[in-house]
Amino acid sequence: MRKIAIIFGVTGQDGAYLSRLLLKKGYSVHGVKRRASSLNSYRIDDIYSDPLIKKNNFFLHYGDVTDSLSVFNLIKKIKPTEIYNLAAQSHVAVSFEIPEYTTNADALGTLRILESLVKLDQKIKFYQAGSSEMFGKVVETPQNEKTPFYPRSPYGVAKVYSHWITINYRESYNIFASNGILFNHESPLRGDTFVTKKVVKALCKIKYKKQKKLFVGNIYSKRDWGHAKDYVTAMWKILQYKKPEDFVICTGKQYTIKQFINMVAKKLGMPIFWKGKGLNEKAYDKNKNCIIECKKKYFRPAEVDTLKGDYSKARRLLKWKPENDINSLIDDMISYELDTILK
Ligand code: NDP
Ligand code: GDR
Repeated sequence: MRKIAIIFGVTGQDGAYLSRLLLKKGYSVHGVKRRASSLNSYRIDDIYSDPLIKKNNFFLHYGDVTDSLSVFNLIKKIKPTEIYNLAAQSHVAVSFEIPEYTTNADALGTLRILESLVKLDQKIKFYQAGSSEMFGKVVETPQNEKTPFYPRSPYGVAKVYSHWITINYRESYNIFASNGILFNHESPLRGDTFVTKKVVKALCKIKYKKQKKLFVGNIYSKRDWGHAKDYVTAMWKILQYKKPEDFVICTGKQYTIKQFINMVAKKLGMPIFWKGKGLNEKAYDKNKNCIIECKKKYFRPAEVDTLKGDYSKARRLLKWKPENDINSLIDDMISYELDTILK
């Protein structure tokens, strides 16, 4: 049977990796992108020049998950066999600044897709991009599919709604709708304001004297970081499983932001040392120049202090495991940044 996928959020980090994966698997891929005044498709533009990918299988459409009509009309016109809902205002800190929009896109957006799917064709499979942010102030470690949620941001709360509405539609209409509960995943294509990309990009620039300082927020929160390339494979596997279920996808290892910074600096051959405490904690290079400072504006009103997942269910049922660890992830991100800076 011909496989036709719609990806809402195609212009984002995961949309770009998932598009490539599905195209290589022979799917027709229909990406939905928002209209913007400046170009926002840089992550997927090179799909058109990749000789390994058949161009006539990749289509872009304008749409927005806050616009029911566009969601309904696109599903009606494209007649997909699978829908991946990756569309979201995905920045946790920004969700405190624009909580209503975040809820509209990240919670009601999911409802709009599910409702259209149910009205149009109940055989379409649906993937919802859930997040470890739903665990928030964690009630147990490591977190698995049965761990209760305790979200700590408008973003996390909206994702909890999407998680449960996906389950509710699955149970009410007997559709194939699954949640991925994905822990942080990064890559060279990560947005510039997420902490890993911000750190790697800044330290590479500092090394080549193109930037003087990096400003960050809370460096003591811990995250379970994986590679986006591995995680989009998990999304696809979740929809190929014999029945709809929810899966935690993670590496099972956690590091603080400070440890991440130290690892990047070490790989770049730029030893740093830290001095001070709290907002006065700073990092210095070997010539005692201050290159990293903490700024209050990057702290969040409520923080998720620690996240560490347990992917046993995905390993057992999907035969999924992460192919990358923190080292290969950082190597990949550094190599991309250096190529960009030095070209
Ligand atoms: P990005 O922020 O890189 O991409 C989000 C995508 O959603 C972009 O294509 C963006 O478009 C699009 N989008 C935003 N608002 C709307 C809207 N109203 N209508 C249509 N599209 C919209 O996120 P990631 O690729 O990192 O993540 C993909 C999904 O997975 C998101 O839902 C995120 O919340 C979730 N997630 C991500 C994790 C991670 O660590 N990366 C972990 C767990 C979950 P534009 O380019 O125009 O902004
Ligand atoms: P997160 O990722 O909030 O976990 O959400 P982010 O990289 O933004 O923050 C991770 C941790 O780093 C701390 N931090 C900073 N964060 C940013 N962005 N910028 C800084 O300067 C900075 N300094 C310290 C944060 O406080 C936080 O503790 C990501 C997103 O992709 C979500 O969409 C996704 O659901 C979750 O991962 C899983």
